[in-house]
Amino acid sequence: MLESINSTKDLKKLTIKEKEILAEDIRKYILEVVSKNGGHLASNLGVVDLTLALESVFDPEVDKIIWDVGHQAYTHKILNGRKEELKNIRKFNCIAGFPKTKESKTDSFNTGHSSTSISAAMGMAKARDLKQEKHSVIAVIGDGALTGGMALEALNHIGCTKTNVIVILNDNEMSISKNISGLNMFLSKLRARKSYTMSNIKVRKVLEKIPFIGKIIVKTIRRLKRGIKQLIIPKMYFEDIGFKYLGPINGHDIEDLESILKKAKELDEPVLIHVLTKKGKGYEIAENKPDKFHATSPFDIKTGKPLKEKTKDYSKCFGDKLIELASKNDRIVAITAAMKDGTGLGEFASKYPDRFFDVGIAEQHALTFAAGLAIEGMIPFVPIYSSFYQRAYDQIIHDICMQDLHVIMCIDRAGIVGADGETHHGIFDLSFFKIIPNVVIMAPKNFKELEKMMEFAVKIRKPVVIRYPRGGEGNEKIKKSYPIIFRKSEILSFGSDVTILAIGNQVNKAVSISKKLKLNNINAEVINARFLKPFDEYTVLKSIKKTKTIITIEDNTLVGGLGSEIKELIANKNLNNITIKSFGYPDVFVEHGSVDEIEKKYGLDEESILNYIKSTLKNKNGE
Ligand SMILES: Cc1ncc(C[n+]2csc(CCOP(=O)(O)OP(=O)(O)O)c2C)c(N)n1
Repeated sequence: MLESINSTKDLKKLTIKEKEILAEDIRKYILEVVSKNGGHLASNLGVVDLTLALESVFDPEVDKIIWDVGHQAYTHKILNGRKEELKNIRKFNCIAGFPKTKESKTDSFNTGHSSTSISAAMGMAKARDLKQEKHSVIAVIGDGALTGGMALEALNHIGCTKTNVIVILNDNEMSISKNISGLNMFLSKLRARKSYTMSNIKVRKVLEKIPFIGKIIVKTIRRLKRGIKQLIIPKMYFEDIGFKYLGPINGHDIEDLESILKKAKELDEPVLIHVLTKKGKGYEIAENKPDKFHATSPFDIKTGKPLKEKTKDYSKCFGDKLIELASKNDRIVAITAAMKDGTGLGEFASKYPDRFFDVGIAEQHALTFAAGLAIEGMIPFVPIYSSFYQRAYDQIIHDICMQDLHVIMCIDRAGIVGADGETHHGIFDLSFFKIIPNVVIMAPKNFKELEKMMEFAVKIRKPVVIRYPRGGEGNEKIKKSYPIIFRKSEILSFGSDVTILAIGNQVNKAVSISKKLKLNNINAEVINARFLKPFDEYTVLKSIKKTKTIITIEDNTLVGGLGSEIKELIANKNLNNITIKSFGYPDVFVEHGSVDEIEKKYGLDEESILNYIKSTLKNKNGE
């Protein structure tokens, strides 16, 4: 069936039975692709039927469909011109794992970070109304993403303005892990009245066919209905804030889904359709462990086992060390924004359930909540991925740093993250944290240094940032490791030809480069910055004055990071005749691809840096 489908026009010609067969084909296809490439599996398998129904009733070329987070849009991509390309999804120079407006007209809004779809839908609907256009605007959002504050802000706005927007709540009772929010408690009350709406639609259709009195009966029942609903669910939250609530409905019954979507399409008011789906649908191993198959590396379809065994990564190192610190200090607590396992907090959560808080996808709340804990003397560790920290910027400035509170902000997935791409790379954090007063910014070169920095962070009563990358340590096993001293960098090798200043995991690259330079009789002074703020001007200036050439390496944008720190320093001190070159990312949004591919493209790979140093020194020495 999949072979004969090339667009949603083909889809619209199919019978329900044929669509059900197509759904099975698509699930198989997605499973094959993700088992080879890695990617988001369980969420995609869960929305195949919903996508088929949605794109049968609506026209993605005309109507606007916004996929919240966007990790579940594989079926949409298959139906909209990217069936073959799906085989290479998430690979360098191939289609992205998330909706991209530049990939297709049918991707109406870029997503990647959660809880944005309803706000975007509201904007697009208002633009439609102002332009006097007629299409539908639909946001598809999961129950996890609905816990994000923005989603609730947008519902609030749409409800009171009575804007014609359709919100499809894809409720699978899961965020990445189990959804344990208060909102989920409310949704479970709604789930309890399964198929209420569908039986309503079906009864209405039958009644309307009765000659003369059919329509009158339907009208009378409709009046009664609201009263009955209020009896069944005392607090109809969605209806009370201005939405027409339809559901709950079985998200795997394409026929029922199409009926309810057609009904929603006719209405000129805000509508929320509550759809119940199963994460991992059709692949038993993922159905049983949807959290493990939310995002996965390549795996064996038969067993579900990863093709490569997972080795220790920074998140695990962080989680293990936190348990050790917490055993010695009962003020230490941990906060996650729906990423317990991703940030390495799984064991901490089991060991210290009272000191562990999963706030849902609510980074802003997580940070101000941490501020509240800190002002009362607790020591919160808040590991959040770098790109999601972006969302809590004002909370960091206004609630934490302005009050100089002792919150330890652990920036996981800093730098290039790989296949998730531009929305998920963590290449801005050094810059956006650097401009905030009071904050102390550190980045470790390896696991051991991360542990030491965590110990150090507990001792200093200030807002602290510790940033570390996705994955494990570099190949370079650096044995030297001096104690952490406030503001102090670490000199890993002395030399007089060139200073190489690096931060975080880039220090490994600097050391490796220096060894290769040595073979060419070039002696590099390698400095591990350790602190970006406060910055160790003394050590670095001393080195620059000696070598007259400084190379900086960071996996961050060059705008406002380590490199610009040095440029400002050189300018402020009026140093002349210094050669400076900064390696980092230019002022662009970096696409998806492996770390190696991306580094090569942007000249941040070892070979490019090595060649640059060699040729610069050659020219400088007039050779
Ligand atoms: C702001 C932000 N924080 C965290 C994440 C990481 N994340 C991606 S998907 C997801 C869970 C989404 O759950 P839900 O919306 O219910 O979708 P499902 O995968 O269950 O279909 C999370 C926490 C994110 N994408 N954006």
